[in-house]
Amino acid sequence: MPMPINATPEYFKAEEKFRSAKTQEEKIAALEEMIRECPKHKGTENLLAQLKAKLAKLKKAAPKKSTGKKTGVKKEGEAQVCILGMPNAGKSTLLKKLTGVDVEIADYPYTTKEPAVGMMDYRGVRIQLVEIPATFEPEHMSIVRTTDAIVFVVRDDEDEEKLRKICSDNFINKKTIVLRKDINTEEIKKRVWKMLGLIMVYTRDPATKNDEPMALPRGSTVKDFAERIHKDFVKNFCFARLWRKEDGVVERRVGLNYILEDGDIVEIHQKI
Ligand SMILES: Nc1nc2c(ncn2[C@@H]2O[C@H](COP(=O)(O)OP(=O)(O)OP(=O)(O)O)[C@@H](O)[C@H]2O)c(=O)[nH]1
Ligand SMILES: [Mg+2]
Repeated sequence: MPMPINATPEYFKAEEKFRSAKTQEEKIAALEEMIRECPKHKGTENLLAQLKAKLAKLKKAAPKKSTGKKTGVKKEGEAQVCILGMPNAGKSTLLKKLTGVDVEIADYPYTTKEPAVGMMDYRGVRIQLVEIPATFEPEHMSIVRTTDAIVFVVRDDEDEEKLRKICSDNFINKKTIVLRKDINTEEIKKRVWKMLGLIMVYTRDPATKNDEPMALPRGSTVKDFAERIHKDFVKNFCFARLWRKEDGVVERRVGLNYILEDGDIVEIHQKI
């Protein structure tokens, strides 16, 4: 492939990854990275077009994803976080601590051989946690490739370095936090939540005045919020009443385009 003008080291790294990629999946991931990293200007237009054509071809030829019953994990909850660590680092212990799920914990390595799943509750919001076996098999790493964020469980800096290398070798570049043993459970939950970068918004039922938490990406609007409850909520939307903690709790009337903030309480009123 011709070399783009002013390409960044990241581009060349991606190109190198593409060259050394063995599987179809790795090739696709590397190409996507090349497209992302390729400088976008007149001189690279042709190259970009070529890269995109190549990607489309590869994707078309790629075998259709199976339902993945054996090793895949169905995403549930408001977000998914993968737990990665070297053998015996304490992944299962963490999973059990945060979700209560009954997993095998033992003082010998490779106890966990298949992904183990649990649901963590954070102030009423459900976050799915998945322990990835320390064998780092490709089919398990593809779960990590589509996850929302990663927790590294490490004993020392060397563990952390190894995990970073494993991720980079598998074309994984996600938000990550690093945990060592014996951290307080509440503290860990807070750090996981913070890493996800979501806001917590509460739906207030006009009839019962009950508040239910909902997690949304930062910058979401009242429309995004309403859609998540039910699509008819947007169609029949009249106005929303919103309470925000700003010098006390201020109440305002807002429309669909209003941008929400963490902690907002929203009551949707529909046309009758
Ligand atoms: N003191 C202490 N021991 C821990 C902690 N976490 C795990 N351990 C111990 O470390 C050993 C391994 O824990 P696991 O949770 O099974 O580790 P894992 O990373 O899931 O291990 P594999 O699935 O075998 O890769 C067990 O003997 C645990 O009791 C911790 O936070 N503090
Ligand atoms: Mg384990």
